[in-house]
Amino acid sequence: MSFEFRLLKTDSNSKARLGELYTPHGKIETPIFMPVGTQATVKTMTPEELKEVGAQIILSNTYHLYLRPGHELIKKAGGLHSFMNWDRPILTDSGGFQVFSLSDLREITEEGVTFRSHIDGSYHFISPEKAIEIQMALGADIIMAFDECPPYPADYDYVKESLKRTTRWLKRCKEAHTRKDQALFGIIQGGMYKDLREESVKETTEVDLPGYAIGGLSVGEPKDIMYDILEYTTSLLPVDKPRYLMGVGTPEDLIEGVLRGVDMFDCVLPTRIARNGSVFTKFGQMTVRNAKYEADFTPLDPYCDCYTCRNYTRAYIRHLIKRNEILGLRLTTYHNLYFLLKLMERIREAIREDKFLEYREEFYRQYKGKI
Ligand code: PRF
Ligand code: ZN
Repeated sequence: MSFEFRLLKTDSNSKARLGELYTPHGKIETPIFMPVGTQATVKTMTPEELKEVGAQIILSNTYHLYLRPGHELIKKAGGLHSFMNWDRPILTDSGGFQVFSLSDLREITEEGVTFRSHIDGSYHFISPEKAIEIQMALGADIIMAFDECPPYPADYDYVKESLKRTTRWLKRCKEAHTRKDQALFGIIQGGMYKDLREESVKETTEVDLPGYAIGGLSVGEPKDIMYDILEYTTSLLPVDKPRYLMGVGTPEDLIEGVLRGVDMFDCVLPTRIARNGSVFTKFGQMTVRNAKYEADFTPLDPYCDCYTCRNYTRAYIRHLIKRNEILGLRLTTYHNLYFLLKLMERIREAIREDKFLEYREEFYRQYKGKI
């Protein structure tokens, strides 16, 4: 058995969980945050730097790699791990979400989705079988079922029809998946409707799989709705399987997700805002691009001990970013990933000591959103 999840403990005062996920490329400690490497690279970061900031697993995207450079080429290179020189675990998303958010003119049928490439307008067809074929060629440790993520808001009848189709697609994904060294995760949908979430959990977990993801959240709904649907959904999921909340990622969302029993997260947020000159600090998210940091010779976050914060000032990084210097993007990306991965490490430590609620209070006492 090359894939196994061990639930080590649940926090005695909340639903926060501490676990270990074993994959062919090594162990992952949960709760975990997965940096996103859409184009087979976490933008600006070498694999050595990713290890320095504490990345245990990264995520990549079927949709992008299928379009360019093509999954056949990556297969020829020996798979994604060897193509990009990353020897720790990888998870690939199925393309379902990206087809809906990036491509033009998509048409959904029972068979699959026809869409036009966001790059050159060429026509493509991805079915559950095709999504699995591509992900088997890429060779990630964890692969995702092909699903539909309905927009927000979406009406009840549409969401119901869509989740039923996602379940039928899941069964076809499982049928098509033959690589024993990969774990296939199913994805719960159901929009913001609790009874549909319940239906989706029931149907999805009837298919025996090594893990389950919660999709269709963080799609523009208010935070209180997202947390409420999340809490309801995790309460229905089997305790002995990992739960992955897809595309969620602010520091607050990670804490609120862990509180509700989530084990895995991914998000482009830390790397994307870094390239806009925004960074996380102990006191909140700040934009180092702003004029007020022009002559500020302190580190991005005086409480951070990452390479960036040990060696460079806000004034210097602001200058680099304003001049479009590549080093500026590297330094802010490095810091943001270090910050989030350190946050997850502290969360795991707090759960181990049954102090997660105290840790959460302490975090919010200092972290004030955008500063
Ligand atoms: N499905 C898939 N990938 C995703 C999502 C989803 O619902 C989301 C929603 N936040 C992010 N990424 N396959
Ligand atoms: Zn730092």
